[in-house]
Amino acid sequence: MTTKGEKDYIPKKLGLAQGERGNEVDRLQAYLGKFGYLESPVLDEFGVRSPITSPPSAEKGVFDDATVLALKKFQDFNHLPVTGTLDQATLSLMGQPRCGFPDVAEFTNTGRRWPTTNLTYGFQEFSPDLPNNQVIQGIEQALSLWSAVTTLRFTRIAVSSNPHMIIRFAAGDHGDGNNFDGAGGVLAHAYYPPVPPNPPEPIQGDAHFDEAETWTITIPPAGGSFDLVTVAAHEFGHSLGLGHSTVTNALMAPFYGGPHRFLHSDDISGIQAIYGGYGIAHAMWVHGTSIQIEYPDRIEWMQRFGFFTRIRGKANTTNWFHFAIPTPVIVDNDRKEVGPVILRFRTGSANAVVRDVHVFDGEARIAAHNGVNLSGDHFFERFGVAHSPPVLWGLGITIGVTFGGGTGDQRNMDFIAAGCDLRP
Ligand SMILES: [Ca+2]
Ligand SMILES: [Ca+2]
Ligand SMILES: [Zn+2]
Ligand SMILES: [Zn+2]
Repeated sequence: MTTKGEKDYIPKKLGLAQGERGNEVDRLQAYLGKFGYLESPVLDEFGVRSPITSPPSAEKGVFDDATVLALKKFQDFNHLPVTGTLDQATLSLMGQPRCGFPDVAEFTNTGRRWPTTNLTYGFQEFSPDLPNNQVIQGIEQALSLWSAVTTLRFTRIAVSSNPHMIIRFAAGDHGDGNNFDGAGGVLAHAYYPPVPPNPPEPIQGDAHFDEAETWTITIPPAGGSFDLVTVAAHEFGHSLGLGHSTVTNALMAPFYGGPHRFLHSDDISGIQAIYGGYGIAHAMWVHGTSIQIEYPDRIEWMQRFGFFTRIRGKANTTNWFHFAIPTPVIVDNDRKEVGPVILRFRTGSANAVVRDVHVFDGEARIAAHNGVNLSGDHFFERFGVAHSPPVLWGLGITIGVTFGGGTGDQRNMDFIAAGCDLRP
């Protein structure tokens, strides 16, 4: 197994510049080729070749004009000074963990998309790093980010039933020609959907995770481990048809920068450009005054205002808060299906944090958004339910909150309203 820093495609020589030759140039060209900045087979393997963005071909081992051009494009894509030489900032970034999908794809107008919004996924392998139920939980949370802003729905089926998206955890050579590279470096990759009306090829839509990494769903991840929710949500962006974003804070940016369990507006406009926006058939809301408190003895002070409730948690406590949403279950002989739930809240400071949001139908938990860690103003925050099941008994939302130290005001938490959308 290769360890961090020993990968043959990651350049090492600071100051490498035009005109140089040899092994260090090979490394640089390998990196630029692997991620789509120089002509290489990955462009076809990942389906990102575009007639308008054909990358240059370099002479192997020679830091030629084509290599300079490619390096400048990498620097430009990643908001580094465009020097065309292997400076410190460039060298550092190239050593960072990232997605294995090439960077050149333009996110819209590739024509790649699933012809349906009812998608299926299945596991070919699980990860030995986590119990299977935690892997499933992490994958569901990742998918629910995309279903919160579209009409996409994701149902888990057996891999033998031919799901649209097959999830694999594999190390090294795993049969698709894009070998993983040991711990660090490339964390995962995924394959675009087909261009309709072409039927999908077997690998299209699939997401592969490097088993040489240590995966976790615990926030914050222990040293050296990677957040499966974040990486999976990113990879499913590719499985749905999105390329890499040049917006640094987008989920679809190519480098892993720690847990990122939310979509950026750039991600939302990307996915909605492909699958359309989110249509609401029915919506139900309750005021924040209807909130129920799990542990009243951990509350320092509370007041109900016109339609919201302000709660001040005791310092260094956790609590759970519950909303029961009056939910129509059957209307005109039609059983309703769950869409996203929505919370409207604000916290007095980063000392009051919405940590987890769980969605229940009756006694069954149908979605868990763990470790979302939201503070400040959130006047319309959507939480998806990946598989959009039919409503059986009515929806409830349970919110896990952590109160830290600080002044009383800093531990305030305003629950303004809670709601849910029901699908057409
Ligand atoms: Ca790796
Ligand atoms: Ca592992
Ligand atoms: Zn990616
Ligand atoms: Zn693979």
